[in-house]
Amino acid sequence: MKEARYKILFFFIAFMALLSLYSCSNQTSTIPEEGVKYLIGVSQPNLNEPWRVVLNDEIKRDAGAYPDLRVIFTDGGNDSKQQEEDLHKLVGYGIDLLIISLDDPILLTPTITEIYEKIPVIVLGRGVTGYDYTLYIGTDNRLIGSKAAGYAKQLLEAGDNRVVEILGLKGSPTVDERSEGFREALTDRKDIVIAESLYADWQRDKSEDLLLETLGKDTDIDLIFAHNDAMALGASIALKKKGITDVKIIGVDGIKGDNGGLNLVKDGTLTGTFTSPTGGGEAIRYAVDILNNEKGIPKKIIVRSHPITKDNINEFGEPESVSKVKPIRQVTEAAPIKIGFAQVGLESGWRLAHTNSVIHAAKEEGIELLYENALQQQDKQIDSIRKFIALKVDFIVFSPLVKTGWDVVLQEAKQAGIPVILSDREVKVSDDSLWTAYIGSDFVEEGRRAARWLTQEMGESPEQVNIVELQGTKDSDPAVGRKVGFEEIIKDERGYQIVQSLQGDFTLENGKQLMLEALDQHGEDIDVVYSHNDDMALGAIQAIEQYGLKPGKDIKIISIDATRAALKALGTGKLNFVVECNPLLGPQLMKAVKDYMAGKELPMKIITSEGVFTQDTAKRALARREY
Ligand code: GYE
Repeated sequence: MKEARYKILFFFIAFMALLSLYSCSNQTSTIPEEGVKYLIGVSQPNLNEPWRVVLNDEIKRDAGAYPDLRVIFTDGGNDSKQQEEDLHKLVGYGIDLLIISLDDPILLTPTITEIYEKIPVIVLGRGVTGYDYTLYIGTDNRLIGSKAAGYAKQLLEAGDNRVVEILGLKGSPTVDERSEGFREALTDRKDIVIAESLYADWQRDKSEDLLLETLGKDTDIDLIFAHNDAMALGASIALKKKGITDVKIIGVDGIKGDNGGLNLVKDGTLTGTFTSPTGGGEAIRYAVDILNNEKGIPKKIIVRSHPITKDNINEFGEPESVSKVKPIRQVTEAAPIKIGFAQVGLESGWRLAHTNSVIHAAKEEGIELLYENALQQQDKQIDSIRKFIALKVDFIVFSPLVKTGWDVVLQEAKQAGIPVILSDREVKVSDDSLWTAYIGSDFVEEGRRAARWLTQEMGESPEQVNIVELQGTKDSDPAVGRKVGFEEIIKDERGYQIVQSLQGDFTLENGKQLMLEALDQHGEDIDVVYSHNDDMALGAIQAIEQYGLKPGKDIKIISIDATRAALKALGTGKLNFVVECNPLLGPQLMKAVKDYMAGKELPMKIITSEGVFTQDTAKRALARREY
């Protein structure tokens, strides 16, 4: 079968090779000879953006390390219909995995969903809507916009400041997020006004033309923020043509090459830019792991964006140097990696599984783990972190009880040169360089999944659905995210109402008490309980039975975590739907620690892959449940 496939491919590529002699297409492909184990297709929307050329270069560079791997590249030529045809062509060649970066999620997401049903799909940089892909690798675009605004505020003295924003392709999630991040972060400076928003489709020439048009009417501009360096360059050309010299220009991408952001900052064309790593190298490495059925493949990898200005340009040199951090020290048997692990508590089944996963993975990897438990008290967690600093550990790993209140102690860890990895929950601090990486879940999506099931279960605009919400620990990352995600979905649905939202702490006893309170107030008017975790849901089941009603029948219950106890309750009909939140973070955590020690820059966030469970799937899932 594979031979026939390659013969078709051989003749097609030979034809394309002839064709490409007459076109300047960047389509490159190698004719796979015998012994090729994997064929990967790479689909790009265009190759006239420098960032995309670098992406392909990095894929080629890293694919070269795998002799039994071949890569075919396609170029959609800025035409989404063409890119859609390219996808069908690549699948027709029999590729084993698709790597895609796209500009038009509306048109292309359905096709990618279809492909994802057959082969793994890695989405790079600009993404699909929804979650129908194996792995997404990209930057946090809202954060990039916010950082660009932070830099703009540094550059613009108080006074009457007028900004022009030059955006990429209208409707692209990347563009919306970069713009929202930029605008939200400017709101505290009333003296900075966004005078113009120009959509230049990521293209340099269009940026130049649009700005020339704007300058024809209004030359009172203090700063330009362009969503990529190509458009920033276009803007600088337009300013030069008009003889305007004192406008500050901020870009995004920071790639090498003649017109790349690195050189543009070096020669003063740009005031600054923010790296937007392509993820091409990571894509190939993860593609091989995926094709080899490795476990622990995350759902999302968010790579960190670094500011580049004239003050730090020499730290960058070639972009590869950005991905190389100096190993803290050589690791030997006599001097193994030492981690200080400040765990949040013992509040739930999930937490016990998380703790065991971290302890077990450290042992497996010969890593020394100092474990302390804060029993859900923030000051105890801070004390543990200070103790680890004094012990000069190599890493501090912690699962923060709540999002805020960590700036001081994390500043102390940074000053001590100790990287901090957030395991399971994020923090909200003024400077995101205070932590090196986050490994955990997408809590907002977990909340959305809970609500999507409920709205599908209850059908189109039901009479009235009264919901009681049992919230997790106040100000904790999971409780905040799960509430946001759930409400995001039900807010557009007529008839759904959270009649009472009770502040809990993720424990079973607390869940029972809160549910008794809610039953006292609302009794049989309660239709649904939305619990932020299984332990509180199991407590609610006890309360509902004590009240004389049938959990799962008189009152539907939705929960998050998917521990064995919850899946059992799901299987007996006492729960109705459970969203998975994966606590088995130990292996990914230890991989991150070892990668860092080996000199690799860690992704900013590694988001775990998670599913959902219904009463029909509970029993089968229970059989192989690890926690
Ligand atoms: O849902 C809960 C635990 O931080 C995601 O904390 C974790 C949450 C989990 O107590 O059971």
